Amino acid sequence: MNVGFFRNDTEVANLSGAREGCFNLSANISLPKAGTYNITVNTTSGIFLEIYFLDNAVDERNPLPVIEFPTNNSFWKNASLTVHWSATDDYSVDNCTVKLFYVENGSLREEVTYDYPDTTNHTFDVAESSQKYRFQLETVDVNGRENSTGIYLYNDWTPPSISITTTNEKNVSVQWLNLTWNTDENFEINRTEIFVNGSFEKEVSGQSWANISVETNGTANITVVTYDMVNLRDADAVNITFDRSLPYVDVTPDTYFNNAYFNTSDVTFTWVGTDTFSGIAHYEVRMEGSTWTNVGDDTRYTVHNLDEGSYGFDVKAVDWAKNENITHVDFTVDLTDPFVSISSPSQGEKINSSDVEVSWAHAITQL
Ligand SMILES: [Ca+2]
Ligand SMILES: [Ca+2]
Ligand SMILES: [Ca+2]
Repeated sequence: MNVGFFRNDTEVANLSGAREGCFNLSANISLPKAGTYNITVNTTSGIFLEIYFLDNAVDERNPLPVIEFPTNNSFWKNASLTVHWSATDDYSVDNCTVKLFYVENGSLREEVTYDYPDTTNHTFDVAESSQKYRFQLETVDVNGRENSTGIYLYNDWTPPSISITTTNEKNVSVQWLNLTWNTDENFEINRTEIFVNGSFEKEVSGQSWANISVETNGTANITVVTYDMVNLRDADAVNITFDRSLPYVDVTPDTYFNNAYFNTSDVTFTWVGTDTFSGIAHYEVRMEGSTWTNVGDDTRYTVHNLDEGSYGFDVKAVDWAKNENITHVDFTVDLTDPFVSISSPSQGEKINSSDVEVSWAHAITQL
């Protein structure tokens, strides 16, 4: 015989060929939604007909919406946005509504409702402009229970900007460089990279400074490139002269000045200086034991009002990378005339010879 199981008069299961006299037949009958059902079991033999009323089938939970794509806080640069979703429920999901909001003012841009699971994706047409959106997925199950979830999405058409702030002048000379910069970005910086003479040097993401040491002396091009989350980029560059060479400086002429004697209390020094890579920035001078005086790019300096005595004089050359070198000379000021007198012959002496022997005495105050 055939045994039919009916849910509200609709046959939902059938056991064909059931043996007559069998009393332990069973079938699973799904309940599509919560409520009261009339369950009937009928047989072709017409032997029995049983009617059950199944009351209060309860919907245990809200539907569970899942946004399959994209992920929360995704960035993209496109004039359209396709979303994919799924949903589950203890009964079944009836429909899903997708909504796209502008976060800036909370207004709704677009809303569409689809039967589930007939349609599980939707493409929003969005403007070609930077905008932060909230995408919301709202799910309704067959019993009218609701649930929703949402994510934030960034449509980014605006490149970041970067500006090196290390110096107002874009050409400096250094032994090593502390490079600083400012960035501006409408949403989020992804990464920042440094290139030296066009070659990748290092990634400095999350920083606004970096120490850079280029081993080779000379001028190097330092470029900082920053990228946002959709790879839009901006770059800024500086030309930096790396200089670790000491300047050369010497008092001229050295042979004259070093350990020289002067019979004047004002002494003038001159010197020459050169520097490779960055050049001479300035000179400083001092009498030994006193403080330095910056004389700019002068190469001449006069020391006034010296008493008799021995002195040292220093000239320091400083290059633009602040390398420095010092030259030193010693000298003596001697203001005392030497004493000398003729001891023989005497004043007015008459000589009876065609040869005269003259002798004298002298004394020197040795300084
Ligand atoms: Ca449910
Ligand atoms: Ca951007
Ligand atoms: Ca140098």
